[in-house]
Amino acid sequence: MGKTAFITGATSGIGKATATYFANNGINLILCGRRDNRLKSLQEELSRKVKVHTLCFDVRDKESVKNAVASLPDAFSKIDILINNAGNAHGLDPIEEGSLDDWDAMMDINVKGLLYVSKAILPQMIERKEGHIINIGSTAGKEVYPKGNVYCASKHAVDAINQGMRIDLNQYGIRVGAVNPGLVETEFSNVRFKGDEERAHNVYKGFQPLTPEDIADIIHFVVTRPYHVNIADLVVMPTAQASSTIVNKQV
Ligand code: NDP
Ligand code: 8X3
Repeated sequence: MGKTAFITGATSGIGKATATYFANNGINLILCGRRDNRLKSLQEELSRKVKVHTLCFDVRDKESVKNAVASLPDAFSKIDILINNAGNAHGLDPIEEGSLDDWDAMMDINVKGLLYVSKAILPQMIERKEGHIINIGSTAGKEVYPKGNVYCASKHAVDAINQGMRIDLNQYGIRVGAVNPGLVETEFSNVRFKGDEERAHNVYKGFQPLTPEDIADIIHFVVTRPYHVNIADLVVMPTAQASSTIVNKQV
């Protein structure tokens, strides 16, 4: 029997690529996101390879999170791997100009949403004394860049939660680790710039960014290590990137 992974933010980018990578490697899937049409078409595609269940909910809504996890049918009730990936940046503004709605969105989704999902899934991992949690952080959780203020704060929080989870869950034999990417070309910048395609595209212009498949490959590597190996914290950037602010652009 293959393992089962619960992936938040599976409708796009890193989450979608990870779902595809996992399916190609025999890992059953619980795919989560708010865009049900995308969940359903991914389910149709990947269920040719593995068992796939979809859960459509907003990670900000703690009741929906709880109900969604509680609704899992027997065949999907044992979760071996949790990929806490749902998240985005909203806006890129100096602190004095930032929007309260953007700040709420980032803290509510990237931090509190990750906690709600983890809280709903942890009891079964604790009971079985097994499980693997991967928190998708960011280079923005390792350093702060101009106008990154609250997004960086949310990802620094993910970094702290990742460490805290690893410490507290150590006694149960649950593996916890973070994958912290640099610049990956996904819908991330479209969301950050609220649909301004040109501005989003410019973020990745003039150098070769990471692809979501690069990150999916790394996540799959992390979850397929032998049980005694826990990759606790991994930072990955495009070769052209040295830090959040130093990117060797050729244009
Ligand atoms: P995308 O915008 O492509 O994907 C974001 C995913 O998160 C979507 O599937 C979206 O699904 C889901 N999501 C967003 N808000 C919510 C919500 N309220 N409830 C449930 N799901 C939600 O971006 P990426 O793939 O790039 O981002 C994935 C993760 O990687 C994020 O945590 C991001 O911070 C992190 N990251 C990204 C980097 C990059 O450069 N792209 C670099 C470092 C980290 P839906 O809209 O259907 O709900
Ligand atoms: C996403 C990477 O540099 O846009 O977390 O913040 S960055």
